[in-house]
Amino acid sequence: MASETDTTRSGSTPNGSAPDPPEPRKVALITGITGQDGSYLTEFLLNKGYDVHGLIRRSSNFNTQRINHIYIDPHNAHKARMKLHYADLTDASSLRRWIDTIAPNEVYNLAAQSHVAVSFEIPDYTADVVATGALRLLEAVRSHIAATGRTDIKYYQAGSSEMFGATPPPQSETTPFHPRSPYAVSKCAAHWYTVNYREAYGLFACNGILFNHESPKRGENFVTRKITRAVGRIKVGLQSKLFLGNLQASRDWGFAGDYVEAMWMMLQQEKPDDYVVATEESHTVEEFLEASFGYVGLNWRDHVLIDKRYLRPSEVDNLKGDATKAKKELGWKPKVGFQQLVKMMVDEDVELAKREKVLVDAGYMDAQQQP
Ligand code: NDP
Ligand code: GDR
Repeated sequence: MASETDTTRSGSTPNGSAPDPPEPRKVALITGITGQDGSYLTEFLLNKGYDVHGLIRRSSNFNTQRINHIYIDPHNAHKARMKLHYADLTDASSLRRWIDTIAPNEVYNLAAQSHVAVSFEIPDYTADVVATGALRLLEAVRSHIAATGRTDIKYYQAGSSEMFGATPPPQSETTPFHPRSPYAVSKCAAHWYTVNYREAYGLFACNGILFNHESPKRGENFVTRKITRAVGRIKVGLQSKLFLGNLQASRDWGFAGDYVEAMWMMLQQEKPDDYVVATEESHTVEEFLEASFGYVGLNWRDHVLIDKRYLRPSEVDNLKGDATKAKKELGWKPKVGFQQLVKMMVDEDVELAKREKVLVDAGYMDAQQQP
């Protein structure tokens, strides 16, 4: 029941004057909303009271599995605060149209062909989406500002620790880039486009230089999820071997849910800037194997085989971030550590494998189907 001082319900303030109209909700536009980070960022922004618009690309199968749990049919206009629209980072006209139509306060450019090894196979396409795609989106924002005179629009670019590549750790905002893949070179271009639009046009544009971040929603062909999926399937007897590439590479692995908060924090600052986001702790792929197989009582050496197909033409050996600036200026820090991350992912993937086993035993799924 509303109390007498509940101004949001009574319609007037205690001194009798009309209440202030409610603040209009902030509007965010996210590219890559169907990806790992897109799903966590959408949850985060909806909880902050934002309206969220996501750009999705057409695919022959539905590609919205990671956000289905927060999707509300748009016919339910009062409740549906996440809306999806077709667009593609390779299609400038679609980006311009949605920026002009939605007129967002914050634009998060998360879309990418984000697999490093695949970028060696499809380099042109990777550059088109990752590098030129970012440029197209920046241009759409710039022309929207030029046409409307708006000053309240902010842009986030999903940069990557892969840009540091061969430069030894610890890597911070002042560390030189030495990219080692078509993906990483493209991310460097997107980084500098973003800096250039900030300097040339005064755009509020930030680069987040994020180190690897994982979760149970991680794509199944990235090494952490590939491992935890295998752990689950081996544990329930659906798989016995796991083929991997370089086990000596070291990565600074954090939890994706923590990292999307840093993205948002960057856009709440007085001035736009670039920030490294990392746990400042690095582990080899082999250490990830030890931790994840060991957690369920298995020995990874009994199951893992090396397949040279998973070695990259040029590798990034060692990434470990220095996130001093983000900690000091944004007040950000990671909440989930390495062991906790491993447990979270293994727990979810053991449960998933148990459900798969039920389908296999009932004859609805082939046991050989593997990620
Ligand atoms: P994912 O691969 O999980 O998601 C990528 C998203 O981009 C998906 O929604 C995908 O759509 C979309 N996408 C791909 N190509 C296009 C295109 N041509 N047009 C429109 N959308 C497209 O990546 P993450 O969520 O892990 O990463 C988010 C961003 O952060 C990426 O830019 C990535 O490069 C970068 N990054 C990620 C890090 C990490 O450790 N996760 C670390 C540093 C940077 P669909 O679902 O249809 O495939
Ligand atoms: P990365 O992530 O290349 O760091 O890019 P990935 O998980 O693909 O590789 C990490 C390391 O593991 C080694 N590795 C294998 N990798 C894969 N995918 N599959 C294997 O079988 C395998 N065996 C060993 C790799 O050689 C590498 O050294 C991720 C992506 O999310 C990027 O988009 C993001 O920008 C960076 O993280 C930061």
